[in-house]
Amino acid sequence: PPVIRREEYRAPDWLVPEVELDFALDPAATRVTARLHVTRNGTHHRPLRLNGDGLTALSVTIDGADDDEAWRMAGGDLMIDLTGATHVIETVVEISPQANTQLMGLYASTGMLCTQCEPEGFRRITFFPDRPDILSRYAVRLEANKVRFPVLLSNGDLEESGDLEGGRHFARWVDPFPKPTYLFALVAADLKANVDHFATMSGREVKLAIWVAEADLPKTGHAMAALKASMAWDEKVYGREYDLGEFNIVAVADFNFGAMENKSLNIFNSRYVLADPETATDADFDAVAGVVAHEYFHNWSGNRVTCRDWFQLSLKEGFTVFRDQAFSADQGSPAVKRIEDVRGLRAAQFPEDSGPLAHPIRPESYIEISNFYTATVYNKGAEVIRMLHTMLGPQRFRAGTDLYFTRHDGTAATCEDFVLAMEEASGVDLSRFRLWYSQAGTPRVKATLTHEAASGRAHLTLEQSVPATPGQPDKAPMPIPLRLDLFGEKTQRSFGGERLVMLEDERLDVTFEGVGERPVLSINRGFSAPVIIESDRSAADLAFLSAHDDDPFARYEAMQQLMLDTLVGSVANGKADHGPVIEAVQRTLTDPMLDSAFIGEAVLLPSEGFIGDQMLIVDPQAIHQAREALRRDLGTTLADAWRDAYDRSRANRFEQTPQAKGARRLRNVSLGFMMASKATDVPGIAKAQFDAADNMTDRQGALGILSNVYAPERDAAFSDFYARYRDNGLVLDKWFTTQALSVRPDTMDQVIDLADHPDFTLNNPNRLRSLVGALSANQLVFHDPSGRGYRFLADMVLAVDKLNPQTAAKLVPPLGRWRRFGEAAQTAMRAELERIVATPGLSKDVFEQVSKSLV
Ligand code: HT7
Ligand code: ZN
Repeated sequence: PPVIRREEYRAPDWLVPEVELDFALDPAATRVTARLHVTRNGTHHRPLRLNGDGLTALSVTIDGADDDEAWRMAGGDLMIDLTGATHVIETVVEISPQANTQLMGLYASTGMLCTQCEPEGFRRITFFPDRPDILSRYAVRLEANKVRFPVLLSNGDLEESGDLEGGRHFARWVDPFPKPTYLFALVAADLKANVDHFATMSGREVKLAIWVAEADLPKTGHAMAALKASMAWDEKVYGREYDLGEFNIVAVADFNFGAMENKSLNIFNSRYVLADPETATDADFDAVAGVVAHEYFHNWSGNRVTCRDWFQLSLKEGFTVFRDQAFSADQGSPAVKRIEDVRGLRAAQFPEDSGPLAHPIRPESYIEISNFYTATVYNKGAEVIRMLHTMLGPQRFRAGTDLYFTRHDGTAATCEDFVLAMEEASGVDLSRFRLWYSQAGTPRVKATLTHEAASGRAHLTLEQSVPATPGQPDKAPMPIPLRLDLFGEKTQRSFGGERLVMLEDERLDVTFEGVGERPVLSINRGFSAPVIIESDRSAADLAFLSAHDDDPFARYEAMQQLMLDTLVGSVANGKADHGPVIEAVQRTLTDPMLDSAFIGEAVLLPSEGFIGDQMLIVDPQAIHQAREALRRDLGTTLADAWRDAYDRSRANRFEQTPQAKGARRLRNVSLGFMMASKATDVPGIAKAQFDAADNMTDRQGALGILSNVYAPERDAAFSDFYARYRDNGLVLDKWFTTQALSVRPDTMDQVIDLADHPDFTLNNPNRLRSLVGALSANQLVFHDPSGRGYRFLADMVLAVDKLNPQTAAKLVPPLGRWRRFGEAAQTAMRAELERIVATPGLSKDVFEQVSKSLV
């Protein structure tokens, strides 16, 4: 398949300022008539290329006339020779939404019809130059059976609607804002709306509607509250006001991604809309609010200012993730939010950055752009924006975003445009900072601190290296903003307070004066840069920071590093001194000044995957054993403290306050350590929590802890959970996931059986990921020495590829990490990748992921 390269970007030959679309909707056969007003862009004689994917033209007219000589097909595209400067092209096609299993373009989901056009789904609906730098005004007429599809939605404002003959009706929507194809959307459905209103800062009234199945209406309150909070937040923090009379959100059960920011008609995976205490965990509630905010914020960072080409994806995604993270931090605990975000970055992006699929946040080439909706583009992209915010400070950063929005409003921009706006508004030279857009790989920073007691000086040496990544063997040093501080070992005092140090070159030496006692280094506070810090701080220093650092994130980091050092040592030597970790955990657990939410995060051991990421060759069994040994030691040595923490957080009626959420978090974490102690009464305590739970956080928490043990309570809880929730797809996903995440030795057998369960299906991406995605996140079981995990995953990739290539391709990366495992695992993983790539008829999505993973 052809490779698309960033450097080959060329402005479009033809523009389409206006388009009229007419949909005669029907699940089996929908007729799409498209009238494109095209204008020649510049002086050239090139034909008009209208992209098409699987379309057959039923008719093509040019300025109202049939001229079969003037057009031809090239691959799936329609090529038209035109003579003038402007023309009107009309095409008619017929498509089948119900046969669309890719969930791209127009498709059917649980009785409704909906669209997903980003990145290249529009070409599956009608012939059009399907690229983000062509912005058009859309007028859309929808027509459908009124009983089956009483609700007809598209972008913009409803101009007209009415009844037609034969039980049909129509609606005509006009969007005044020019937009690229990927932001087009329509929905035809039998849904009901939770309707509310928002008065914007200039006093305009916006009608807000969240459309769901009638029975789900009671689960939409949290999403609506989040939407209103997001609208107010974007006005306050970025000065951005909503620009249309209505804003619609529609929930669909079958969706390839989290949600989609179509102009004024966001379409959501239902898991990011529906939440009530009985069915959603606290993490689910937070995810709903975060995704609602993210999609809403796209109205400016993505829609009003869009991307020139798909290489610029991080322009809208990195920036918007940064915005949604800041919003969520403002709504709850900033420290806990930062811990969660960094944990997510390390779990998803760091492995990507150190593997065969590593790419810069602005990639240089792709075969299939859908493969680049990655943790790198999204989450590392957000870290890059965060570094700009840190370096420039809030005022200059805001001046930069104001300039960016004003200058590029209504256009398709580039990452370079964003950096230029930041540079111009702040007066800060960002020439070298641009390396963050072009270089892949996670930089490593070695920090060495020495102290001269006699002179009262401390010397800090910082040295960076950026690892080689595919296609980028040699790297230039990156500008790295490091927030750091020094604390006196005895006085616990900071010497001069926190400062921001810019590591611009390969090495930097910093001297601190007036350091009268041995200092302890606190570095990369708040995770000011997405780098790996290597420092030889002792267990005692890390324990000190975990207890005394005044930056809560740095406290968490110190504890994590202490745990990691202990666990890595234990894997290497077969044993380790657990004492320092136990003492540090005890101090945190019993510190009356700390809130439960923070304690719940700080005392958690690093995941088995993250421990593996610290090693050249990962030994999943040894990691599991080392981690379990430490968990057990913590569980038994601190048994009373865990029980105390568990009891302290017990009496909480369900509330969504930070305090109540923190208490639930600490309660589940404590229960996990109690179970690790192997005290015989704990399965009973967990089952009692499961039975008495008035919310999903408590119930799923207990189920997850029970899932790892052999006890009658475990089987009873799983049966009960299934019986309670078998009719609720989103909760049933949890039932699959919890079993696939178990570390019991029979988990692989269970997963294989679950794939044959009547409720398992390859057609619903949520259900697929609930089992297959969860298995590959379970390092111990996925890397079962039998190789069954690898075979199972490869079988799934091949089966799903026939239905939904985008979703199949997302399953591949865990197999691509073969280089990091022992010889037998390497051979087995490679064999599965070879088997996939040798399969005839593979999609380009899967081909790209697998072929790159084999190199
Ligand atoms: N901008 C949206 C991306 C998206 C997507 C990408 C590929 C395939 C399906 C998709 N659905 C939505 C989501 C976002 O970042 O807000
Ligand atoms: Zn986004």
